[in-house]
Amino acid sequence: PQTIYLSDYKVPAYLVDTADLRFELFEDGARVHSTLAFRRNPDCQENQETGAPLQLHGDSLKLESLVLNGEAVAPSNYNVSDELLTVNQVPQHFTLQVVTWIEPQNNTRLEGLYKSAAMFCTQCEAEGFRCITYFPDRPDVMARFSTRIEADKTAYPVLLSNGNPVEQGDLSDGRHFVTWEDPFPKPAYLFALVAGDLLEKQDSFTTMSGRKVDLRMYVEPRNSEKCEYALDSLKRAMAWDEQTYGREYDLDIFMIVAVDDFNMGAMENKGLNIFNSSCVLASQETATDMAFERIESIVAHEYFHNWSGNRVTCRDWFQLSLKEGFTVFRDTQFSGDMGSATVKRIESATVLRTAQFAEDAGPMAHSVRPASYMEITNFYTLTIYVKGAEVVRMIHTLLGPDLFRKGSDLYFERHDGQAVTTDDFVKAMEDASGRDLGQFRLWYEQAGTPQLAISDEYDESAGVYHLHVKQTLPDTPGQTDKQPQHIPFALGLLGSRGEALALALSADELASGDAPQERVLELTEASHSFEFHGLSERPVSSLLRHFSAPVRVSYSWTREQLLFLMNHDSDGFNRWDAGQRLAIDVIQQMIGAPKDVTVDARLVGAFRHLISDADLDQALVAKMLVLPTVAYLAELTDGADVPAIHRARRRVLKHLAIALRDELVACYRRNIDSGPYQLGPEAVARRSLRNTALAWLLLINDEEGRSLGLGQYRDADNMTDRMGALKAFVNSGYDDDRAATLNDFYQTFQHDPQVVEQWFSVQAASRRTGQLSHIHALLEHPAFDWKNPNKIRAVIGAFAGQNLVNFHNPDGSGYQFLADQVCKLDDSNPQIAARLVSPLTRWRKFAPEYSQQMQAALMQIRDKENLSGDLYEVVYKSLA
Ligand code: BAL
Ligand code: ZN
Repeated sequence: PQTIYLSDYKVPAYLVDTADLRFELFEDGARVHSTLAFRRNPDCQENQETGAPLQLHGDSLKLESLVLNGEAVAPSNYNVSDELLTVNQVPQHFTLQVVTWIEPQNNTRLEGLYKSAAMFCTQCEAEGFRCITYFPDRPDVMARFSTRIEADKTAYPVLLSNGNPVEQGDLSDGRHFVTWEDPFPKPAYLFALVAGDLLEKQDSFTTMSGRKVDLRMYVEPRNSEKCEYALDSLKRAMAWDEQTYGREYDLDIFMIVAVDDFNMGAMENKGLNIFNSSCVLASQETATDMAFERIESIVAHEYFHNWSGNRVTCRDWFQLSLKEGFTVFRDTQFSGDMGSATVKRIESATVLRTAQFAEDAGPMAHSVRPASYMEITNFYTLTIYVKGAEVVRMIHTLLGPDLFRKGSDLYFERHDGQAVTTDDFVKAMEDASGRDLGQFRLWYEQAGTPQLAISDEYDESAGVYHLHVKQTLPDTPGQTDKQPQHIPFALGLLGSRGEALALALSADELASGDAPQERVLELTEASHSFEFHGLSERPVSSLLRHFSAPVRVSYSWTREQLLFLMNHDSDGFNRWDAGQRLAIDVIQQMIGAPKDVTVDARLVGAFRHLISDADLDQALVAKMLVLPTVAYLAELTDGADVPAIHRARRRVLKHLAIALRDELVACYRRNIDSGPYQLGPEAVARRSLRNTALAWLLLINDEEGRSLGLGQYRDADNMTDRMGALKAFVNSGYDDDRAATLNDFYQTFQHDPQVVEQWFSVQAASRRTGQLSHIHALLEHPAFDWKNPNKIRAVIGAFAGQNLVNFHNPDGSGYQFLADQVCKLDDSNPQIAARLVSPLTRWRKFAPEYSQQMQAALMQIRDKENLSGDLYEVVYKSLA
């Protein structure tokens, strides 16, 4: 595979004004007739001068005919290779008619047009359109599309594409057609087509200018009762985008389709969003609270792309974070506004610190705007998405909400209908606010997680507190000697009674009496020292409040300080963070510790307080009770010994559960729901607390816990409770109950693929049921399907990504297993194979006895015959 460099970017030689497509869909293949109106790009100097050959991308296509301005192109005037169709000597303006034959029914890569069970559907981002027909498949070529779909009327009564339906009718042989027109020029990656026997759910939304938009959701008939939440989420998202960003929907119809076989979570095709079923279908009985939350945010995310992605799109794939980072920022804002902003912040920071920091410290580390790639599908990463969102969030913090809104208005207005760069985004923010974001741009260019080393001292005689911050940015592949970045650092100071102190940066500010109780300090140098005046005692610092930048902070907190912050910080995020840091400290102390070392009683006391005090914010408490995961603890450790970390964490957990046994039972009982099922934040927090209490009680084989759990499983009227009890039994020592609940669960839900996925993953992720023999059995289970990415993720992904203690079995069997499955998958779905291999790529992180075996597993993959380009890039970069 070739490396593609941002620095090689050239504007397209030819533009496409209109793309008129006609699809004939059959069981043994599909014929695609494409009529493209081309013209030379006036911005391409080279083409004006020399008249470049026309080059169109194509992949796995059979070319049936090629006609230029009504005349068949002579074979001597064109050339077809594996990747390109080249036509020589084309005029200034011309119409090209291309007919291709493709085989969607044999498309296991799930890129382009493929079949998921009985329906046809598409996935074109990033480069799937070229698997449908020849086209300049790059996001800066934007065309107006019309799409006529012809298919058997009985098997495919529903025929969908982008835009508005303009014509439909019957054809001979029991076939019919529908024609769609999309008035908005778009890149090919936003093209979509769906054909199937689908049930239609209708709703509507009236936009802020009074236009009525038809909302439609298409699902397989058995999913009829699982659409309401997605449609409600969509309406909330549409209203929110109007209120928060002034963005109104622009077509008469907005459609969502649920598809079982899908590589991604969802896709924002213009007017026709296609979703992985697991990210859109939900009912009280089948979806957990977490799943509902995920659906709301993904539905919103795809909808928000209509502006941040579709109306204004990316110039090239190096700019992917332009749309993804901004859109994730928008969807997290939305989720925060719909529920608790603090809880949402905790969730975002957890993903970032556990997984994105690991990516940033690993062999695939890349900047938010990468400088090169081999296979773009490998760059749909946490760095592009969540670090990209953090970068936008920092701009929001630096500018404040009003100037940020001015900036986003300017961005949308200035670039509507264009394909642009992250730099254009930052420029709009600069122009609207008058702020200089020159140094800030380094966030897009430099990879790696900045580290802030913080120290302080208090000068009692002067009443001045000194805070020193040193910034470093570690080397990453291909990048060394990096420059300091522009970091917003939110800070608060607490007095000994927990009160918020004024932050006066000078004696004058102190005298003015205007000093604020929280400041966003702007770090721009490698080191800074700040002075805070007028402090009669040594304060306790609340550092990096709200997680104001995606950085690591090191500071020598005492356990007393952490306990103090847990109880008193006015910033909910930092209360949670203090609890996490305390727990990390205690768990790390237990790694390899002799038996007589006991868990710090102060941690027990802190957790007792959290579990018992019903006046605390229960949603925050539910988060604070979750101990840092083994994955995060491993991320914090060089030369990690995962089984040792796991044992230490378990020791602490069990100690807490035994010491707080009575409080856990009381907490469980206090949080039993008496009324009907609800989905509000309070009810969600109650279920979360109850399920945490249950899990802890079953971890110590508590008999009362067991009977509460069996009752909960039996009587549950919702999946959160049912799954909470199932999970607790799966991880408990009650072997018979585990077997019985697992069996009952499968019998009850075997006809629902989304629930069966949950059943697979709860086993694959468990220390007890996730041993390799059991994982092999799951792969042999009749419900497992090698062609379905969700099943693959539910078993293989959950084992390697969540069941760390079994994956890192010292005998290396977990690594070998993953290597075998990745090689197998590479032949059918390389995109999924390249994603699944990721736990092995972190091999350097682990203790030598582990890392050597991980490296060997990677080498085995490297040596596979016919290694795909997707896997090649990940494996070679990891071994380099
Ligand atoms: N654009 C790919 C799916 C998503 O991020 O929305
Ligand atoms: Zn997206």
